[in-house]
Amino acid sequence: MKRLFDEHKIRRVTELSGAWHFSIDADDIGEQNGWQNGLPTAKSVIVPSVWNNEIGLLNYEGAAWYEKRFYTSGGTLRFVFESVMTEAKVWLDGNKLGGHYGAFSQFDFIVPNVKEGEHILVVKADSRFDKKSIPQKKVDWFNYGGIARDVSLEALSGISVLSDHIKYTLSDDMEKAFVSAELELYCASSEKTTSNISVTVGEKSIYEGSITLEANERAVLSTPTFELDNILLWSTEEPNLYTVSIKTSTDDLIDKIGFRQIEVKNNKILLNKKPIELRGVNRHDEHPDWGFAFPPKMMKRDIDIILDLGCNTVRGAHYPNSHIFLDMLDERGLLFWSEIPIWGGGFPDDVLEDPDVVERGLEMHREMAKYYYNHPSIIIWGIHNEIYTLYPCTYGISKKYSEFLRENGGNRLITHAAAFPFDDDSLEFDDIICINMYKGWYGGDLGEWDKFVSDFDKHRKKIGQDNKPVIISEFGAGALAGFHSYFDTLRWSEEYQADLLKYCLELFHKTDYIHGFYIWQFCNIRTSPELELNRVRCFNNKGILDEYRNPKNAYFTVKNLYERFASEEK
Ligand code: ADA
Repeated sequence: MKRLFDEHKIRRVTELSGAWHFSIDADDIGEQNGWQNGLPTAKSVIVPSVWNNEIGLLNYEGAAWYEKRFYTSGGTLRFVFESVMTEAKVWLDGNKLGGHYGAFSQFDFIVPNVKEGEHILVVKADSRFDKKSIPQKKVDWFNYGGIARDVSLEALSGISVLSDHIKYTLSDDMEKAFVSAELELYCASSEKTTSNISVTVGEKSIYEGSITLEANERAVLSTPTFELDNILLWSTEEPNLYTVSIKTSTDDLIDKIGFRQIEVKNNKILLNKKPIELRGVNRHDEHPDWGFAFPPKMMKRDIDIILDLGCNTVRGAHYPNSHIFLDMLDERGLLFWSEIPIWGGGFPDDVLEDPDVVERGLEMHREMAKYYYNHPSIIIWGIHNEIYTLYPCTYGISKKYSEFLRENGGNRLITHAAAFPFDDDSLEFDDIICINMYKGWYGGDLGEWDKFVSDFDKHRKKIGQDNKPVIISEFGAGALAGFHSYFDTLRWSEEYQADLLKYCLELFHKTDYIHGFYIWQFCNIRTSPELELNRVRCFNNKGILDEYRNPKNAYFTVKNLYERFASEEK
C-alpha cells in the first residue's frame, strides 16, 4: 500500500507485495553463481519486511536475495521500489536493470517491450557498511536490511506521467493561489507519439495542452501559471487537501496537495501568516517486531497517540519517511520535519569531505525533494544532524545542501540539527536555528539549561543570527519503563525523565526567542549492539512511550503541558 489514495484510474498497477523467495548470501557468492536468474532455494518471506525480524536473523548484516515471479500481459513496465535497505541491485529475467544506494528513498526502473508471460524479478539487498556509507556504522539506530517498503509494477502506455510537482505562491490575502505544474513525462511507445495533457486541481482545469515525444524519450513539461480563486488553506486545524489529476491520452497520475505558507518573520515562525509554536516529538519509523517495515495501521495509531499528546509536529528523525505516513500527516494536519540520514556523531572528517560521500548526500536530498515535494505537512527540510561543525568541510557541505533545497525544495524552512551551537558557522544557512542538547542527562544538572538559554541568547546576537527563531530539536532523558523512584533525581526512573522534560518545556515555552521543541523521543527504539554508546537493553530508552507504545509517566506530564501551551499560544 503505497499511498492512502489511488494514484491511477487509467494506469494498471500491480502490487508486488506478498510472498517472495528469499535467501541470505553470507559469503556473497550469489552473483557469481547466477542467482540473478533465480534463487536456488524456495524459502519465502513476506515483502515488505526486514529480514532481521525473521527467526535467527536479528543481527544479520550482509547480502540477501529476493525473487518474485509475476505474470504480465507485456508492454512497457515500470518497477517502483519504495525502500530497499541499504544498497540494491535489480535484475529482470537475469538482465540487470540497475542499482540504488540509500535505505529510505524511492527508485524505479522502466523496461520497454516486455513480452507477455511469466517473468522473474530478482533483488539483491546489501546492508553492509563501508567507508562511504550514509549513515556510518556508528549510528544510534538498528541497521535493518531488506525490502522494507512496497514494490509495485506499473504498465505504462503512450505518453506517461512519471512524477508531478505542483508549484504555487499565494496572494497577500491568501485567497488566491498562483499554480503551475512541472510534469516528468515519458514516451512508453515504440514510436513518436503525440498526446493531449490536462491538469486539474480540485474541480478546476489549470492546463490543457499537448506534447510530442520520440519513443522512450523523457521530458519535463512546465505549465503556465493559473490563478485559483477562493482557495481553502491547509492548516493544522483545517487540513484542506485538493486532488490533482493529470491525464494524457493513455495514462494518468493522481496526487494531493494543500495550499499553505510557511515563513519566518520578525523572529517568529508563521504558518499562513499566524505565529506558531512547534510542539513536537522526534520519531523513528521503527518497531521492534517490524523494524523499518512499519505497517500503515500502526502508523495511524502512532499519529493518534501523537495528536492525543497535543503535538502539532513530528520530526522524522533521521531519514525520509514513507509516502503513506506523509499522506496521513497531510490528512490530519500534523507538521513534519524531513531529513536525510547524515548522522554526524559517526562521521569522521576525512569521510565527510570525500566528494563521493558529499554527492551521495546530495542525491539523497534530490530524492527527498523529488518524491515528497507535494506533501503540505513537510514544513522543514533538515540538511544534516549533529555534524561536527568545526571540521573545515562542514561549512561547504551545509552551503551546498541548503542551496540545493532552497532552489528545489518548495516552500519550506531549512535547518540543520546543531550539537555545537557556539561553534557553528553553518547557522548562517538556516531559516531557523535548531539545537540538540542533553543537559541534565549527558552530564550537568537541570539548572544548566537556564545558563545555556541566556548564554545562547547573547551568542546569537553576537554572531548576528538573532533574527532567526530557535527550536530545541532534541532534549530528553532515558527511563526504563516500570522503574520508579521516590528520589526525583534518580536517573533511569520514569520520575526523573518526567521531571526533566517538565523543567525543559516550561523553560523553552517561556523563553522569548525559542519557538518550538521536539522531545527526544516519541518511543524507545532498538539500537545496534555494536554501538559504542552502551545503550541499556540495546534500546535507546529516551522514549516517552516504551517500544510497544505503552506510555511512561512522562507521556502524561508532556500531554498536560502541551495542552496548556496550546491554550496560551505565544
Ligand atoms: C543525538 C542524536 C539522536 C540520539 C540522541 C541520544 O542527539 O541526534 O539520534 O542518538 O543523541 O539519545 O543520545
